[in-house]
Formats: sequence, structure tokens, C-alpha cells
Amino acid sequence: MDKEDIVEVLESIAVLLELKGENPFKIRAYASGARALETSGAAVADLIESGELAKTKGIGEALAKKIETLHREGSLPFYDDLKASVEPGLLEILEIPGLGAKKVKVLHRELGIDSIDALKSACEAGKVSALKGFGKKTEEKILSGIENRAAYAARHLLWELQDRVHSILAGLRKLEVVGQAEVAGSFRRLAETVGDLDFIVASETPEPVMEWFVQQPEVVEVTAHGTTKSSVRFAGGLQADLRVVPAAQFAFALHHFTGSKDHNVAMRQRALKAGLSLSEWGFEAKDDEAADLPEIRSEEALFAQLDLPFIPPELREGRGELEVERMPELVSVQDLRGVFHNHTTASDGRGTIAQMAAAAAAKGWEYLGLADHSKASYQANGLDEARVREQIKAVRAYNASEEAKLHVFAGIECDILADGQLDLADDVLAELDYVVASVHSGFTKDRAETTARIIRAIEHPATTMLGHPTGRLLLKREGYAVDLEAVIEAAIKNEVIIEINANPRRLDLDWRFWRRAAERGLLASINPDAHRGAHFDFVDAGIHVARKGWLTKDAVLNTRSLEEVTTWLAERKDRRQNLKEA
Ligand code: DGT
Ligand code: CA
Ligand code: CA
Ligand code: ZN
Repeated sequence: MDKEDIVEVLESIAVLLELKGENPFKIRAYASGARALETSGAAVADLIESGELAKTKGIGEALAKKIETLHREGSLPFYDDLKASVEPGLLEILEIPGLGAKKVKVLHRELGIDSIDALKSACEAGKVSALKGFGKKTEEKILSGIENRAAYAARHLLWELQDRVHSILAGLRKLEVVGQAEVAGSFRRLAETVGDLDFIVASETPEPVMEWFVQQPEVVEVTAHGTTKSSVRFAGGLQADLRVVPAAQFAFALHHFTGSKDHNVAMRQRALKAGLSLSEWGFEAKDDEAADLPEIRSEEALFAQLDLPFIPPELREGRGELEVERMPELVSVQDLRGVFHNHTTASDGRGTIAQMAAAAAAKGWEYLGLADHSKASYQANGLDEARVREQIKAVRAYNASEEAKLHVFAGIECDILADGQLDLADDVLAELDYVVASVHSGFTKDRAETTARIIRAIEHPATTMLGHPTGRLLLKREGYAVDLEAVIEAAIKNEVIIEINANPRRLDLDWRFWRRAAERGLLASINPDAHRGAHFDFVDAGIHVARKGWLTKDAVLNTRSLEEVTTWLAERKDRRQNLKEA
């Protein structure tokens, strides 16, 4: 097990012990052990090897042994027994946001609640809000948490399915009887989350293809096994459909099952106007002119038949993509020249300045922007004014040193405080190359208050970019309520960039807003929010959002060269500063 997984197990042990009403000291030992391990700079293997682990503050001999076991074996009997000793219904209840061990214990003791269903009925009957320490708001939150839970369980992050999709495609393409194989559905449209996978294969002999598909070693259940369609389920609940069609039908099937439904509806209407009916099987001429129809062997040809340019799958959402004369030249990952929102060991990142810079240079980038947390994010070891100044110095020293692999910009991810003020003094903010302003607290505040709070931060002359504007965590937590149209308006007015936070769980600002926002003049920055070098790969997910949002290279700040970006940041700073003084 790696460090993150071990930390999660220790945290989970603390919660389970609390649920069982164990001794508070014992509980705290696991909680603080988890924190100590998480914040130690070294890798677990090194800590064990050097004997440093047991000497780390917050980790004693006994805990060190358990960490070693988890690292080596990937499991821990003590943890397994503990989990087995708690009613499974309570474990499920614990997964609902806002319900910690304390509250679950009260629900169990006072109302005998031991399952999600029981909890749902109790909330609906108003019994939960009658409990001390709960209230109406909590009750409503629990109910929506239960609803979300069901919806979330049915979907998966696209990011986490990529390896599986590519290996299935590779497997299909290796089969001798297979002509073409493609993935369709929401995965091909680069959606942020995916319900099930859809594969389309061209072959005149479907049996061996289906046979291979249902016999993949990772399949846990075969829900359909036919000659035109098969469906399987993998561990973790992911389902995949495979359709095998004759080569002559492949382009139509691929187009149909790529969707979206709304896009398909628009395409069929367009076909009808041209006297054709379009389906997953092909075109049919309405008045028997079928002989005049050319053979269609590609999606390009299919679109061309309806006088359309090739519409990239990611734009097929039924949002006016048939109405444009020319397709936009969508931004691609090769266009990126650097990235801005990233963390180092100074706050909660795992790499030093030099390590992060080396990893960014290895991506072929010209610059790296560092934006560690500010002091209000104390749980992430945020920087106060003095530490910001130290870091600025360290960045400048790195740039001047022989080891410099690219240019590093000194920035900050500055917390937006409850009243919309920034978390750091103006003079320090002014010394930085740029400022990402983000909300990390107060998720339950009302929409008008949150909107005003964010707009106030946008109006601050030091703010260069707005970080993750809704705070959502896909399939985990809804974002805070906020009027994004008003936020976008304010950002345009104040020349503030809004980020596309490329962490695959965030993808925030959502693609649905970008086309219109960019047309109105909003500039994007694709920000990996990297906490270690490997996270720079998240930019691929950010590019998905940008493309689905119709963005071209010009609409994305970090496609610009080091020189252009430097000038842009400096000129913008001057303009904003003058505005303030005027
Ligand atoms: P997902 O799986 O929920 O993430 O989303 P999709 O888009 O992959 O949906 P899915 O797997 O149900 O179907 C794949 C595509 O097949 C869908 O985007 C459009 C097409 N399709 C499926 N059912 C229908 C339908 O009832 N009507 C139309 N027009 N198209 C359909
Ligand atoms: Ca699907
Ligand atoms: Ca499907
Ligand atoms: Zn953040």
C-alpha cells in the first residue's frame, strides 16, 4: 500500500473506534498518526528502511508496526476485525457527507437506526431533526446525501476508466476477425463521468469477438451474451456493452452509440430535411432513391452526406453543434506551454520547488507557477506572510541557479475569507507574480452570500485567477450554491481568469459554461492543482473540459509562451494597480 492508502486506513480506524465508543486517547493516536504520516516528506518505504518511522512525532512503536504491515501486506488483521465488528449498515451511513462517528452513534442509540433505509424513513418522519444537535437543516442535508449516494454509485470518473478502455480496445483489435474497434458513448464524448462503457466493433464473424469480451478475466458477471450485443459487469460495478456490426454499418453504429441522444435527435431532423431517415443501421431514402446513396464507411462521410463538417465527439451534446459553418479549432494538450496552480512541500504538496520544476520541465513546458495554500488553510499547512516572502525568495533563487530547468512563477492559492477578503496582506500579495483566489470553507452558506463573497474577491486588484469556482468533488460532494453567471460576469469585468481545475474529481469550472463565457471574453487557465509531479498529467482531463467547452487556443492563458505570459501578467498587474490608485 502506498502512503495515501495507509493514511486512509488509519483515519478509518479512528472513526470506527469512535463509533464503538473506545477510549479517546486510543482514537486520537490513530488520527494524529494518520496526520503525522501524511505530512512527513519521505516515502513510507524509506521511513521503514531507515527506522525513522517509529521515531516520527505522533507515531509510536505499535503504530509503526501496523503501518509496516499495511505497507508490506496491503491489509491489517486488526483493521479487518474492527470493520467486521461494526454493523455494515452503520458503515454505509458513515459514507453520507456530514455524518461522522459521533452523529451516527447518536442516531443508533436514540432511534435504533442501523441502515440507510431506516435513516431515510426517520428523516422523512422528522424524527432526526428532533434529536439534540441535529436540526432541520441537517435532516435535509442527510436526505439529499442519501439521494446523491444512489446517483453517484451508478457513475464513474472517466479519468479512472482510461486504462481499462485502452486495454479492452487493444484486446479487441488483436482479434483476427475484427476490422475496426472503437469506444463510443459518454467516454468518447469526453464526459467527466461515465455511466457505462460502449464498444463498437466491425466484424462479419461476431461469435469469437463476443466470446473474448465475456471471458475477460476481470468480468464478474455476464448480463447479456448474444451475436449482436453482449454486456458485462466488472468489479466495482462498472458495466460495458459491446455491439458487433458488419463493416458496412460501422460508421452508423459508431455515430449512433456515441450520442448524445440530443445530438442524435438533431441529426435525424437534419436528415429528414434532406429526405433521408437516419438510424444506427444507415440512411434510408424516403422515396425509394436508395440506389443514389453512396456507400458510407466513415463518420466523416456520414456528416458530409448531410453537408456537415466532421463534428468532434466531444461537441456532440446537442448544443448547437450542427448550426456552425466551421468547426472551431479546439485547444489540445500539445498547445500547453506551462501550468499555474500547483503546490509544493511548503504547504500540502509532496514535491519541493526543484522536484516540481523538474517534473514540469519533463512535460516539455517552459514555465511552472507555484501556488501553495495560504494560512487560513491551516489543515494544509498554509503559508503566512513571512513564509510567502521566504518562498518568493526561494523561487527567485531557483530561477537564478544553474539547476533551473524552466522558469518558475511565484504565486499563491490565497483563501477567500468568509467576508470575501483575501487571506494575506495586500503588500505581500503585490510582491507575487500572480494570485489564485479560492474558497475552501463555508460550503453551506446561502447562494447570495457566497456569490457576493466570491465577487468581492474577484474585485480585489491582486486577484489574477479564481480557483475551482464551485468547490465540487465529482461523485463525492456537490459544490456550494453560487450564481456562476454573476461570477463569470464579474470575472470578465475585472480581467480575472477562471481556472479549469483539471483534477479529475473537480473539473471546475464545468464545461457547460465555457462556450458562452469565452464568447463574452472570459479567459481560462488549465490548472492541474498538482500536489506531486505525477499530477501534471491531470492537464489531459482539463483539456477534455476545454474542448467540450468549445475553447480554442486563444481562450486559454497557459497556451501562451513564457514571454507572452510574463508580459500579460505584468501589464495586467499595472492596470489593476492604477485602477486602485485612481
Ligand atoms: P452514460 O453511459 O450514462 O454515461 O451516457 P451515454 O451517452 O454513454 O449513454 P448510453 O450508454 O445509454 O447510450 C450510448 C449512446 O447511445 C447514447 O449517447 C445515444 C445512443 N442511445 C442510447 N439509447 C438511445 C435512445 O433511446 N435514443 C437515442 N436517440 N439514442 C440513444
Ligand atoms: Ca454509456
Ligand atoms: Ca450503454
Ligand atoms: Zn484549492
